[in-house]
Amino acid sequence: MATRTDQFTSPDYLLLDDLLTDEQKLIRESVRTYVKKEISPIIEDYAQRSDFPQHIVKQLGDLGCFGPTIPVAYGGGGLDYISYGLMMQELERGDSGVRSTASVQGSLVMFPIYEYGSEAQRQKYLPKLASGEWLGCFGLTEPEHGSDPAGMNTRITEAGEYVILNGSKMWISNAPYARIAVVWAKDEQGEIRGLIVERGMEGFSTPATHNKWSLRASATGELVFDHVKVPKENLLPKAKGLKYPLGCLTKARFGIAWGSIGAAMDCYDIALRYSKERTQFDRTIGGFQLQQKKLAEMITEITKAQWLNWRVAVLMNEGKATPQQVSMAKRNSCEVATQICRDARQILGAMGITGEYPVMRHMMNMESVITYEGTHDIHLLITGMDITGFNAFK
Ligand code: TGC
Ligand code: FAD
Repeated sequence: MATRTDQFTSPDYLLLDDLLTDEQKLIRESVRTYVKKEISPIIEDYAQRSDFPQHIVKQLGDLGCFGPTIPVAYGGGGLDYISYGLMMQELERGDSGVRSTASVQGSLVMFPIYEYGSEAQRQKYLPKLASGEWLGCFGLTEPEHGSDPAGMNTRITEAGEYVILNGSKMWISNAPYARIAVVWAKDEQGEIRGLIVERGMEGFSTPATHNKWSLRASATGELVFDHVKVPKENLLPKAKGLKYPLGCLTKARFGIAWGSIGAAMDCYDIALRYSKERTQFDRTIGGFQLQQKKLAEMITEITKAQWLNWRVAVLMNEGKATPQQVSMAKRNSCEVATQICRDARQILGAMGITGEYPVMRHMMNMESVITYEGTHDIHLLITGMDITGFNAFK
């Protein structure tokens, strides 16, 4: 097992810190300290074994990483979007799978229950999800419908006080350990509805997905519904139509925009340090122009992305951010992080492929992050449609 000491120093080339409040810096510091102490020492081992560190769910709840923007009255943090972004950045600096756990719980499970749920649903589920007592998952993607969720086949039919749920969801983060699932299904009128399915309901199972080369420390699974009898009180009353699950995605994509830059910052920091220590041809490799080019481009792209993310967060705080702006930030961060992870791996030479450093783990994780929550292509088309007015999806 790798025993590397986490020496992370955060790059801040354009002094973005000057624009953060003391509270935001404190929140970032507490998550950074947690990651150094509790995540970095164990995560490589879990990833190598393709295992989910289940014990971190309670820790993340205690730290306030679940639902940071949900009001305190429901167990959330009542924080602003910059604080939320900083938390996701620090978690993904540790591992994309850890950030995934928090993104799904906060943006894809707590957010829809808070925003589209009844008061009884808020009271019943949100405090337990915020504390990490319960873990949740979000089922939108199906075997036949990924980028086009509007085509989903999962169905609910009326049965008195219940609805009967049939169908399946695939590639669902947290599924094997989830106590509840927020599921999207079509009703008899063909309208997309959201409902809360609880573990233990007859006909509901969550088989785990194996053989992933990416997000190995995150649990992924299927949701299978075989005539599941779900009480009508579990339907989210305010969610009728595709824009409701897509609204959750906007929140999660925002977190990914910040998070993936956290992974990039870790790779840059490691590559920079390595380039100053490693000697070849009697020179430190950081003195070679080719390595400087990689490092200079990395810090340039990280800096640009940090500022883009910060601006989108300000717009989120003001209630002015559009889903399309969030798509741009998610896409940009994923592209930047993917490239930086690859370049950092090269700077480390053969050491870059080992678990002694987190670089290849980040690099492999990014292959999921650039795909989920809307693929790289889909986000490009969202921007294309926003600026031209033409729909190039269909
Ligand atoms: P379209 O007709 O464009 O839209 C339907 C309605 O939704 C509205 N809308 C949004 N609303 C809020 N936020 C957004 N991001 C929205 N995007 C669209 C839209 O205005 C419209 O409203 P209305 O009032 O007219 O009804 O729908 P479409 O069927 O043409 O699809 C458009 C498309 C392709 C962009 C969309 O479906 C899409 O984003 N596809 C990608 C699917 C995706 O991202 N899936 C993610 C699954 S969850 C996941 O991956 C979790 S991983 C988490 C982790 O582990 O971290
Ligand atoms: P497809 O939609 O089949 O796309 C295949 C290729 O075709 C892609 O390159 C895509 O860009 C391209 N393409 C598709 N449509 C177009 C078009 N109109 N124009 C041009 N190109 C197009 N989903 C959930 O609901 N909940 C989760 O918790 C969740 N967690 C995930 C965790 C992991 C590790 C992974 C890998 C995925 C997860 N997903 C989850 C699913 C994820 O959201 C989907 O994989 C993603 O939306 C893409 O769908 P797909 O894989 O079916 O690809």
